[in-house]
Amino acid sequence: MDALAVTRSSYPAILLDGETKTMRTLQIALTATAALCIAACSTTGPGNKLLTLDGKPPLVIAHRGASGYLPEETLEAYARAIELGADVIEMDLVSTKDGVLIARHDPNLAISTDVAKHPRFASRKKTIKVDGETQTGWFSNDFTLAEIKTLGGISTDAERPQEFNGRFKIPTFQEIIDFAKAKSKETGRTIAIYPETKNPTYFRELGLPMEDKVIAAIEAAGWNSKTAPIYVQSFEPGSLKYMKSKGLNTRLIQLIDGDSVDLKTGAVTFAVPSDRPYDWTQAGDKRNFDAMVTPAGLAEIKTYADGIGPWKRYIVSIKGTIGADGKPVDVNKDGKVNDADATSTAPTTLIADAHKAGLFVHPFTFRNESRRLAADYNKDGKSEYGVYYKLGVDGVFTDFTDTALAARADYLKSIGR
Ligand SMILES: [Ca+2]
Ligand SMILES: [Ca+2]
Repeated sequence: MDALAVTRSSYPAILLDGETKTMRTLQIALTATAALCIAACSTTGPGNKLLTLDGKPPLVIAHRGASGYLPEETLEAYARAIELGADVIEMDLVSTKDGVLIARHDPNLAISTDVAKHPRFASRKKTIKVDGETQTGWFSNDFTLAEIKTLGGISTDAERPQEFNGRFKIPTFQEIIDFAKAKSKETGRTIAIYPETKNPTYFRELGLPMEDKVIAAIEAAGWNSKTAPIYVQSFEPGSLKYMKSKGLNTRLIQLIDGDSVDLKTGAVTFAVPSDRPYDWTQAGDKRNFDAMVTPAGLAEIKTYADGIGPWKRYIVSIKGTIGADGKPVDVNKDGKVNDADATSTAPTTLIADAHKAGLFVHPFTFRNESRRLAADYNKDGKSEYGVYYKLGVDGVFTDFTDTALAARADYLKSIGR
């Protein structure tokens, strides 16, 4: 899901290489037209129209809370995101051994908790397959909620602050619902939540299915409607279809993953476990996630969902520079090949196609680190949001709420709103 990739010289260099006199003249003419439009369109006219499905400004969705700053999916990370101004807080749901839904991105607790530092749980370490991927660690389904509550959350990214590791507890889904309601009251803003059923087939096979519990919690919260401050997401269509069939009436979002990007072509590539929804794998359906972004795929999604949450590379991808050895070149010569060595490609028609199908579009995940930004954004995360806002995304999943909001303010101002 994270492209570690890239390469190919910077965009201007490519333009210069292929530039002809005619192209240069055309470019100057277009630039002049654009300048006129910016001047004229910023105060009135079609220029200030938002291209979102509902015509409203795009949502800023705090992905796992303010995960760029604090250990993810803790009440502290959600509080920080709300403080920074997030419209929505996002959480992943996994099950404990005693069937309680908790907020963790992975069933494997080694990834985002300090479980490895608790000697009493040492014997529960094991190697298993999760959605076809071999993993070693401690798994949420082997721990009761009481045991989970003795653990602390840790940063999942070595480049982000580590000083809060182990200090914040793992919240339950119910605690987050209560927290969002309390914060909405306290701030006078509506803080929406965006829960995801995580690895739903995995938990169903363990006898710990999540969906009925998700529905019950939403019902109890009084949020079982399309207009309630809640969005329910999953990578597995079967999980969403099941919940819809059991009476869940909230907005539903089909997530669309990918593994990486082919830096020669900019095409999204696929590998286990990000090749296809695991319920498709179980059913012998060999299509990859990209089957979902075709007009037929979108029409199918519209039969059970209200929106899509695609990896952002389905909207704007990246291309690198390929060396004589056929491998991506470390363009900025920092010893690593990643997004910073690549440049953005022309946008696809996915947003327009999804909107035509009546689906809103919330791409993931926007992050500030320069190694995760294509070279054309000049190490400025705000530039990346600007591109997607302009294209008409209905929301963004971000680890850095403040950057997404600053970019949204700039964008709205630029179109005179
Ligand atoms: Ca998620
Ligand atoms: Ca590099």
